[in-house]
Parts: sequence; C-alpha cells; structure tokens
Amino acid sequence: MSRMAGDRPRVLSGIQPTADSFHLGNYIGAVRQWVALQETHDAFYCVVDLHALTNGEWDPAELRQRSRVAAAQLLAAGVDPHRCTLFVQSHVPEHTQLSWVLTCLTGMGEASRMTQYKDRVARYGAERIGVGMFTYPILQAADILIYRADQVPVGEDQRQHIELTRDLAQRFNHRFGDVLVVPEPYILKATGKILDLQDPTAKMSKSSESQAGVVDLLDEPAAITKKVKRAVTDTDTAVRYDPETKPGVSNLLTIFSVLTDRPVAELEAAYDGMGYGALKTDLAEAVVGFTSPLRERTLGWLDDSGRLDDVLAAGAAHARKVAAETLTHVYDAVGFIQPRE
Ligand code: AQP
Repeated sequence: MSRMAGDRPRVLSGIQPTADSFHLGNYIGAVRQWVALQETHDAFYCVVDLHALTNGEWDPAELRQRSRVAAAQLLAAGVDPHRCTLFVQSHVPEHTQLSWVLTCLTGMGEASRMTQYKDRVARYGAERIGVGMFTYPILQAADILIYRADQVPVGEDQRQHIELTRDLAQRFNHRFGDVLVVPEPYILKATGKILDLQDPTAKMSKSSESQAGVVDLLDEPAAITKKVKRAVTDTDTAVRYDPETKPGVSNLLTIFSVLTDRPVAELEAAYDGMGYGALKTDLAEAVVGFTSPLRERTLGWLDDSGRLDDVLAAGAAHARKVAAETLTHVYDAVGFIQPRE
C-alpha cells in the first residue's frame, strides 16, 4: 500500500540510548545523514529505548537519563523537530504490536543468522544471552515498517538487519496483500563504518570493552585530544587513504574530511611528507572544534528538560497517528477483528 502521491519519500532511523553519549561513528555514519535527509524527506527519528534493554542489564534511572541525553544530542546535532518527527520508541506502543506479528512470521533459522546476535553468542555464550537480544532485529523491522519508510539511513553494521526487514515486508505482503512498504538501506560507503581509533579492524562502538578508541561527542577536549593523538596507525609514515593496507590512517582521514568538509585527496596533498603527528594534531583540533559547541547545545537542552519533553511529546503524538494507521491495516489483513469504536 503506498502513501499519497506527491508525498516526500519517508525515512526512519533510530539510535540506542545505551551509553552516556553518542560517539563519532554514530554521528558520521548515521546522525549526519539524518540532519541532511530531513530537508528532502518525511523523516522519522527515534531514540530506541526498547532496544536498550536487550543486553538484559540496565539501570532504570540511568536509562531515563541516557534517553534524554540521546534526544538532546540529536537536537544539538541539528535534528530539527520542525523539519522531522523526533520521538522516543516506547512512547509509540504500535512498534511492539507490529513486532509480535512479524515475530510470528520469522523463522528461527533466519533470526539465528543475524551476525550481531552470533557475535554476542560467540563472546558470551548462548546461555548468557537474553531472548530480547535474539529477537530485537524483528522489533527493529517493526520500527521501520510501522512508518512505511522508503529508506533507512544507517551505518554499515545495520545492513543485514535492513535485509531482514525487507524479507519480512515482502513475506507479509505476499501472504496478506500490499500493506507494507519494502524499504531500502541508505548507507554511505565512505562513512558507513568509522573504526575504533585503538583497533582499526573493528568499528567504533558504544559497547567496546575499552573506550580508549571511542570518541564520544560529550568527551572533554583534553580526552578527545588524547584519544586522537594515541590513535593506532601503522609503521609507514605516508598520509595516504588506503583502507585495505592503512585502515587507521584512512579512518582518520575520513573523520577529518567529514568534519572539515575538505575532500580526502586535498588532505592527502596537504599532509604529504608531514607524517602522522601533524595530521593527528590538526584532526584533534577539528574534532574539539566540532564537539565543543555541540556539547554546549546538548547541555542547554538538558537544562531545559520541560522543553525537551515537549518536543518528544509532540513527536510521539504525530508518530502514533501514522503508526496506528499502519497497525490498523496490518491487524485487519492478518485477520484480527477490528474493535468497535
Ligand atoms: N562505527 C560506526 N560507524 C558508522 N556508523 C555507525 N553506527 C554505529 N556505529 C557506527 C550507526 O549509528 C547508528 C546508531 O547506532 P545504535 O545506537 O543503534 O547502535 P549500534 O549500531 O549497535 O552502535 P554502537 O555504537 O556499536 O552501539 P552498541 O555498542 O550499543 O551496540 C546506527 O545507524 C549505526 O549503524
């Protein structure tokens, strides 16, 4: 079922409040695209607090605070509630309602093939993983499908989950009629995977055991400078973009390029023969120059939590209207009796 002709294409994306701050990977890989897409798309962005329960261990007060920080950081980064719908996932119960229907259409085999789940099992053992960790890609599919989103701006790590979402939408439509929109991933190749500064074979991640290679957007300037200057590079000295053989330096160039709006080739030429020290010093300055005002704006939103909650309430009200309409169609299509008005 398509939306009305002439509508702008719709995007949906979410971010988990699983840390005290987003990191540069979240910003460069996802949030930056969110800000750009709200100009051209009907954009729905959410703090996916339900997903934050999937590791089975959370502190209620901490989760509440992190959800507010996440929303404040999105607003500080340029997500504009006048241009998009910004809300908290748990404020829209239709996500979980659709999720149940999709769960019943998902095979154990396909859910077991999700690499994030397999990585957790490899790391901690299946006995120590909760069922929520196993089923959360289905909830993520519901997050997307409930808005009939056309595109999903995410980092590369989410590609497999978007594939599952597409499969579930197609399966649903095949069995019950053309109700859901089959979404496309929106992943920018150059910036879809920002690497850990200490381990350039791994993505920068909130849940990394060591935070030494993870630059949080709320880090103090001195901590950022230290992390950038200690970034692992290689034994060569050439400042050259080559993700295969020089992943550490290439990662620094990508971050530098995004934050300064200078093409990578221009940076390579500018630092030719200067070694990694100069590159790191200037990159540290660029990161601090970017994060400092963002930090101020985030703290400003957190100081005015009434205003923040108003923004989230308005976002949830709009999101619920859209989500409820899809859910009505889904429930009808699968054979549930519509409740009397
Ligand atoms: N290193 C990264 N490079 C590019 N994009 C990234 N994203 C995450 N890490 C990178 C993208 O950020 C968005 C929000 O991520 P999330 O909060 O939903 O969780 P995640 O993908 O699992 O990211 P983390 O930081 O690694 O969190 P934890 O450790 O809690 O699992 C997504 O679009 C993601 O692709």
